[in-house]
Amino acid sequence: MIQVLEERNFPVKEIRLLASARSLGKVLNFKGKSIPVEELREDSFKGVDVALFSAGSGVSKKFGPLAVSAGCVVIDNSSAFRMDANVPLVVPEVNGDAIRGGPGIIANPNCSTIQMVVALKPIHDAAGIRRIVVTTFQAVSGTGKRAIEELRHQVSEVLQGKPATREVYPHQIAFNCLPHIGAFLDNGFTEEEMKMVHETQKIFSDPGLRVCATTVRVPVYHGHSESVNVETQRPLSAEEARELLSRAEGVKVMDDPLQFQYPMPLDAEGKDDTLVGRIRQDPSVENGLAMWVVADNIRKGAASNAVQIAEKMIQRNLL
Ligand code: 3JN
Repeated sequence: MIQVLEERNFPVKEIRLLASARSLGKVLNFKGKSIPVEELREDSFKGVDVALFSAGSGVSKKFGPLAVSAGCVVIDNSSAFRMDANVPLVVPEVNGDAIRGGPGIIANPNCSTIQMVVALKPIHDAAGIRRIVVTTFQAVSGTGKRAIEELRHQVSEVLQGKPATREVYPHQIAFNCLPHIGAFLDNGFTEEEMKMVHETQKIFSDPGLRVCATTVRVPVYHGHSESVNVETQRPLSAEEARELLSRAEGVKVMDDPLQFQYPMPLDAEGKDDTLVGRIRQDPSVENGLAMWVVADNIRKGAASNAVQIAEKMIQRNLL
């Protein structure tokens, strides 16, 4: 988030870095200045205009409302308030209109939802999406720093012929794929899968939209990939979809398979665009399209989307 604020030249008069007491003593750099990390406390938000939260839903539930009482706009990266009917769930290119002014919480969707709705918005507007079937290929950075270390360490162990040490994931992640992200629920889906269902319905304001998700962890450091199949109300050719996507905000079409052009996680790393390729007709249903969608899960899937929400508020004089 700090890097994105700096890169996008977000107008910051003063930045405060809040964390748990464990990080006290750390000093981070912002625009060439050393900023000491302060301990997050109940009275930390006095005089703050915007607070970007990314410390998990427990911290958000406790401190989000306190920040709002102090007059803050809270942009929250966790799932704590996403499904709250009074909280807008926002991807600026998709439903920026849902942003309201004044102190309050705005939720940042789950990383896998964000990149999918960015790619589907132009198709939804043109042809009305009825049903989505999605399978994700999610990078270990989505789990966090310890998972990145676990993959690095396991790759080295396996290459040396040693057994892989497991700490973060229930199975070896190096040279493997785990169809398991978040806890399993009674319906057989995982939390991550159901987040994609409910958040997509909320962002598209369509509680009847049918979504079936399978979320898979893959041995990639950065960048989530998704195989997405949609069924639309009205017919839309692959060419039309490609044309609409090539003009869509936040989307970059990379779709020239004969030239080996299709998006891969390594292409998305460090970028804010959602990359879309392999756009083709799905012949198994009446009005079907299939595509491949890739984005940097830490940037567009989290930090950049949060900062873009704040930018949108400035553009609209809401901040
Ligand atoms: O695993 C990923 O790639 C994304 C993980 C997201 C995540 C992990 C733990 C807790 C979330 C999220 O953003 O939905 C949460 C949460 O906030 O509940």
